[in-house]
Amino acid sequence: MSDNENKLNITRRGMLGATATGAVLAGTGLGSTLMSAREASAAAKYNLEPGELDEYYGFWSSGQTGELRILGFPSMRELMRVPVFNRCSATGWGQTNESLKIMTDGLLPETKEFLAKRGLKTYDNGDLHHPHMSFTDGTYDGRYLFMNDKANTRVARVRCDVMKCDKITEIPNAKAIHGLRPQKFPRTGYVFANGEDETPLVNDGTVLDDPSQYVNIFTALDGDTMEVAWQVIVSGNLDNTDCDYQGKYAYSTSYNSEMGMNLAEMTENELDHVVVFNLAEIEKGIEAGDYQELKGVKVLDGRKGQNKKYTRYIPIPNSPHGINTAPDGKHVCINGKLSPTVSIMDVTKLDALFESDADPRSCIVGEPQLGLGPLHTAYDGQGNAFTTLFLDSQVVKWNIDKAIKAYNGEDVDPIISKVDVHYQPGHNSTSMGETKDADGKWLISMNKFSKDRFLNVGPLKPENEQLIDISSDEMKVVHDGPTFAEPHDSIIVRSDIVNPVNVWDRNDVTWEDARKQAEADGIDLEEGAEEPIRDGNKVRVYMTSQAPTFSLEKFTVKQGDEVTVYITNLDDVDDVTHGFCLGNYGIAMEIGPMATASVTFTADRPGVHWFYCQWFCHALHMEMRGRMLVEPQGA
Ligand code: RUQ
Ligand code: CUA
Repeated sequence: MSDNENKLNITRRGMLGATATGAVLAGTGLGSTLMSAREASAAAKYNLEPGELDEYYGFWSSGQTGELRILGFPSMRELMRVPVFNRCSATGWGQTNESLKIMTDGLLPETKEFLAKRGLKTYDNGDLHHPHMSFTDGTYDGRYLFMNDKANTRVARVRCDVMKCDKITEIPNAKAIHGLRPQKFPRTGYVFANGEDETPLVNDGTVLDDPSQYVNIFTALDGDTMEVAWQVIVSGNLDNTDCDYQGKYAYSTSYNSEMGMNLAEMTENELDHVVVFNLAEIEKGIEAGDYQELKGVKVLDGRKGQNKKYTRYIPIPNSPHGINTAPDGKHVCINGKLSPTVSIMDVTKLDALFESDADPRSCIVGEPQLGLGPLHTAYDGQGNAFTTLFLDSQVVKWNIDKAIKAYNGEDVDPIISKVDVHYQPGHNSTSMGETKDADGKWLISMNKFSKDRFLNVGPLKPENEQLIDISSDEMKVVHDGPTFAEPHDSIIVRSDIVNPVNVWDRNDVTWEDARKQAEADGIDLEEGAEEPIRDGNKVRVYMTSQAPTFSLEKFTVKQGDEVTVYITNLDDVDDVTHGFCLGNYGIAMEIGPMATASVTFTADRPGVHWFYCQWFCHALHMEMRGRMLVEPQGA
């Protein structure tokens, strides 16, 4: 760090006053004697005693790590990592047949072909920004989590009963799925997904520098089937998205209305826009046949100037980023990013835009100046909003009604308070804040930089997520939580809404293919087979596991065989997961209680190869192993 920066940081810390002192002292014995009663009660709520459970689940994205993370909230303890777009060394995600089916079934044919040429079955990377839960009647229903992959234009779903990904859909025609939200009412329903990068509609390499041929695509998936329901062509790129509590509209921010291809072009205009999508009109348009079919999807034209009832473009200053519907079911905050303002849109005024071609700005009812770099807004359910200020490294608490009054010329200041966060916040989330049940207890500020907040771990630093008590007007930072690359967004869900099982149901669809194959081979998955089943050079090994043994202590195959090992875990007991790791074959997987998992590989290394259970399951876990003999070719 340069001297100047050092001074800057010291001054910055010096100026933090009570908040920083409280946060720093909270961890010390001295602090507890100095803490005010209110601080002490907040601390008691998030500093759980050993064995105590959290009040909320936090579902966290992981950015370019490509997984979903589950945290206990507000303790901020990381409980689980759910592999989605990434490969996972522990669980075998991306390697087991069951996970590969999920990762490949929804890929476009052209992608499968493209990957096969690189010797891949699926992409190994992803960039997961936005995890959101399914809704019924405006609040979380605990069925599914949906999430985007910006890197490879996909949307995934995680089942909340087992906390495993069960569907991944690659979105045709679009590029770089970024903003994502499930329909809130009457239920999910649709999952709305924004394409961020615009490309020529027919992207075959013949068009580069003709912006007039570039389009962007808004997608609605069916959350039940994970198939694309329809798409709309729009002008400008799309950034974030949200929808109303009435089931009538979805809306997306766009930071490049210029359709520029480089930074200078992209930031030329003072005004960009929000695109509003009229769901009923879009459904009518599809019924009337007003679409073209592209890559098997019905695509409607909602570009600016089409004057169709599918979309409206609302001018917003300047490169707006986050868009967040308030729990009041009426107001939507559009965060200005390069403009210090947040624009408040009133969804009850959207009908008029579509019915009478009213001035598109007539739905904007407030535009408070909050500070520099507003990115995302969260809510307490009591009429207040919390906006992250990226450039100011602050969160600002402000009142929506007062902002509307100020816009109408009244002399009121909507800003209630500001708190310093460390440093450069992006998303923020409040407890239940994206539902009509926002409870106003906690705010998490997801900060992109941690700089000096933790022990130095080298040039690559963690992000810093700060827990903020919002139970009074003065916001209190009460906890710093480092995280690895790079959680963008989170949702905070009351724990009674989420009820995962402890043991798999033997009839689960996950291993449907394994069951069919076993039936064809005349084998019971729950019993296994004493000898491998040979079918030409394909060999199938059926094993069961029960702590501390595999049903087979050894099996023999021939060099060059394509071997599939199926393991069914018969331990009908909470938390007895086994693993299968085949040494020097690069094979490893998880088998949960009462689950079946399988993996296929070519036995091209002759010799004796030990396999072992890689999940510590029993006092004799080390002894839970066996041998695969690979007979050399010609033997
Ligand atoms: S975005 S930091 Cu990928 Cu959610 Cu706003
Ligand atoms: Cu089974 Cu360790």
